[in-house]
Amino acid sequence: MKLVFVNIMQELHRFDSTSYITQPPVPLAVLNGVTPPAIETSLLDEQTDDIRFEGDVFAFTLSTQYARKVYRYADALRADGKKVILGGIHPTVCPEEAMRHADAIVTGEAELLWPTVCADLLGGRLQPRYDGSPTPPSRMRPIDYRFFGKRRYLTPASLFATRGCNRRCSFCVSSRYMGPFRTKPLDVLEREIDQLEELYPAAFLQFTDDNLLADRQYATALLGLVRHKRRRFVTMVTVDQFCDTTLLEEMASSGCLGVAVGLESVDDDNCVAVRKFQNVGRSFPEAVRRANDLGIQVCGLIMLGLPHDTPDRLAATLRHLGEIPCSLYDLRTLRLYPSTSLYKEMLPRGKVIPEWWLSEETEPGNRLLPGCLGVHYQHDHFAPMQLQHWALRYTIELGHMRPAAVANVVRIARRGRGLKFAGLLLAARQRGAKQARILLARLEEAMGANGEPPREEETARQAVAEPLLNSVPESSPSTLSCNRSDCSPPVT
Ligand code: B12
Ligand code: SF4
Repeated sequence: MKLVFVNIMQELHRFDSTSYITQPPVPLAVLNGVTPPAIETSLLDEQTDDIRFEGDVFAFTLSTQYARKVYRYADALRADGKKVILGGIHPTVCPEEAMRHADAIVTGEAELLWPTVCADLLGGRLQPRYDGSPTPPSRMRPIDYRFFGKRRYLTPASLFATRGCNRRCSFCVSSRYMGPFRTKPLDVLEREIDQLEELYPAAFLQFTDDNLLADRQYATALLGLVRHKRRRFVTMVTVDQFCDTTLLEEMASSGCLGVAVGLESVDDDNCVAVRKFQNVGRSFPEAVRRANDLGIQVCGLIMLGLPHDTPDRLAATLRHLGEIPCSLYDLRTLRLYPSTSLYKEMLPRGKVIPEWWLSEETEPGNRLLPGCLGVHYQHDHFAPMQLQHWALRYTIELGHMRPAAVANVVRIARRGRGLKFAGLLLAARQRGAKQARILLARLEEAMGANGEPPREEETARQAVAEPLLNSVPESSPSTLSCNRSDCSPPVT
């Protein structure tokens, strides 16, 4: 029996930071590692391979954004007599829906259960649904990266040391559905680092954790290990972690080349509205300068379309961000994923398109732009295309290759001995701005056709009676903190 693990990334050739990141689908290697030898396995990764379905069973990892596309493949394969298994975050949050397109689905973390699924498959008694459970640290095993063969990923040394997240941001899927926060035993991590060094000696480590440094004690031990291994690395951090000078110094001395910071908004009321309390009252610009002095490049992750955004505010924010020496900015629109508290709050009030991931895009901006700029809800102050217009303008203006900005990136790189990494950053910055200019021209054409002004500086839609979101949080700021839900990678 031949089982093919499949990773679909729809927007490979469109403007999307993930389209040129290309990192290995590590969760599939986790499953491959626990597949019994009686099943022959292979990988089909849309990032690197031509899509050809050759096998008996197809096991897709599935995120919401690509659900429709995967369901189409799944339906066709099943009509052709093949078996389809769906797993990952989307089947976890929308199990009944996924079951309509699969012979079996697996919810939650799956490595403990996967041998049972395989045994059922071999014995011809596959069940329609399996519910996985969070893997305890004692059962975590080193990932075997040889599964990815000779595929050329931009950041092949992608790994994670923790699972789940201890925060509760209202737009985030991971916080609620990926189990409690857990840390991988350091001896397991060490074996992965050793193998990655052997396979990709020149690559830096890219930690893809939601919240790598959430446990301060573990963070110190992990940074000690990376320092001992003499490996350079990048990771995501929360704003409060980023503003912790001691932690930042520890990271620098452990070989940190760059961090992606979940800033989202410079306005505290926006952060509070989405329960991103750890950003409130922090001095981000100061921390960026400190990081730069330590040789750490900073990518600021920004979300547009938060509840208190208005055209005036976005204009002011753009000026403000332009003065902060981030090496890169990653711009996204707020997206509403099923199962998040934000989605659940907005759905009954008719503010979000129900099950937007299943329907054909009708909004012209959503048809023109990649999913990371999709808007499937009604904002109080912006029509979708206007929000998208702002996101593209931000990308262009903040990604502009001004000589002073380029010189700053190079200066940081010299300090941190990371010139190659700086080259990647600058290439991403340039490419992002270039793609955004092309898309902006298309969007403006569409806006003109719809009779909407290409550049609004004032409220386009009358504010609706009800506020977009409940801006009063239930939880106390001191107990919550957050990174970023949209899994924006640390390097682009
Ligand atoms: C690293 C990462 C990426 C990487 C690599 C993704 C990958 N395919 O490996 C990159 C940067 C490429 C990426 C891209 C995107 N990502 Co991402 N990503 C993550 C992140 C931070 C960690 C994933 C991870 O490695 N976890 C560790 C492993 C062990 O856990 P796991 O992935 O859940 O896998 C276990 C189970 O889910 C299950 N499982 C997974 N797949 C399968 C398949 C089968 C057949 C079975 C049986 C089981 C199974 O078993 C695994 C082992 O236990 C998660 C957040 C999170 N905590 O999950 C977001 C997350 C999954 N990403 C998200 C998003 C939105 C995206 C993008 C759509 C972003 C975009 N472009 O706008 C793209 C989609 C790409 C794609 N096709 O998957 C969202 C998904 C939301 C949703 N409802 O779909 C998440 C949850 C972040 C968030 N909090 O919102 N991502
Ligand atoms: S956005 Fe980041 S920090 Fe916040 S709950 Fe999600 S994963 Fe955790």
